[in-house]
Amino acid sequence: MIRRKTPAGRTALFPAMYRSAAVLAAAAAVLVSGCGRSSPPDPRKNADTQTEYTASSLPESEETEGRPRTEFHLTEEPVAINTGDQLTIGFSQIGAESDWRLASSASMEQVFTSDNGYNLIFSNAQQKQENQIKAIREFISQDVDYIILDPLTETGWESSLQEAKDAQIPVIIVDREVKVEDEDLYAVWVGSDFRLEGDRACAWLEEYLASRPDLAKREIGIVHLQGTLDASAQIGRSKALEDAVEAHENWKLLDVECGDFVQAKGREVMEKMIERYGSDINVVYCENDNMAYGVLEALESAGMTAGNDIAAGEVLIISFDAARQGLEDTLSGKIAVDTECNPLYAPIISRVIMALEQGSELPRRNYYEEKQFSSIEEIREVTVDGKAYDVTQLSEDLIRSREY
Ligand code: GYE
Repeated sequence: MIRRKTPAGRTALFPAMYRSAAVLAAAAAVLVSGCGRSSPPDPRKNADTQTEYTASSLPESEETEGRPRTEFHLTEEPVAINTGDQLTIGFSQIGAESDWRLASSASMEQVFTSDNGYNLIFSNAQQKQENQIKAIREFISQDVDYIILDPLTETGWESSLQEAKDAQIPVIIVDREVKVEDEDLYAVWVGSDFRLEGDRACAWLEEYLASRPDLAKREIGIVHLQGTLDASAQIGRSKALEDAVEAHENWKLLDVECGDFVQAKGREVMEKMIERYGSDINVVYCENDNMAYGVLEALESAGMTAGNDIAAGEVLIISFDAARQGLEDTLSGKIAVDTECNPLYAPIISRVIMALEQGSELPRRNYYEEKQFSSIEEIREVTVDGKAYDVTQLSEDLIRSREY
């Protein structure tokens, strides 16, 4: 079982401009407060008891100020705005580095249409924070109604967000987070629990190794391919592995390098690692699917095999995102476990905007629920901090039924 040891964190504040007694009626959200842990609380979920609220019983501001955890369900339908006038939304997207990113852009473009009452200004930052800052400034000068920012990195946002605040334009942060001292600089963040994704991946590896008597005690050589440094997805997933390596004597971290969430770089980094460590590599912990595709190419061209039979020299690949190709590779056994990170957040954002338009109150930080996929049948669930999470067994039908 994976246990976290993150120290207690900050207090949630609500943006004064959105304080109201109204509850989030527009969003069919389920709010889960805390996780019932005995270890020190995680800053992202700092209540001690496990309480479930439906949208209609969402607590009001005083009670919600203790950093609640709102879990949005990704099956939610988008909502159209019918305020009469169109709402202009400026969206600063990071780039087009991965399948995940393309799906996220497509989702935004599908939801924020003029038919749904929106005028979407889409800006692609081509992986450069300076372009995102420029886009925010342009959105401000265009006097948009909302700014949506998917931030490349966590740091470096203070002044541009302050400018948006001064212009009284609410900023909704999606996917990755921003680290700012004054949380009033943005209205709401909606995204994934990247640390939990990493913990689930490590818990899966732990369960898998324990289920194989030939592997349980032997040394396991791990190489780690990180995503863009200082991106929340990298920070959470990396920290999970670092802590898990520390907690397992026989997990040996051979090397760690950034592959920027990109296939070509993933391949390049993996080629170097194969050169350095060869058959000592038993596990590749790869922070997204596109880098995993690159890892697979590198293994293949080195004559190595991806798979779960570590004792026979196969290299077990752990990946994140669960994009279509990633799931195909998981079904065929090339990727052992793929932990979902869902890019289809646009419908939720439309509900967030609706809630803000209605003067409803939202917790500052909102996670959504995610899955984990494998085709190794023995592992049906994993436990993180005392909470069990299902591992979904893959099938062609399941892959076909997914949107990305
Ligand atoms: O995992 C990766 C993408 O921020 C969650 O960014 C996102 C990550 C995702 O490029 O594929």
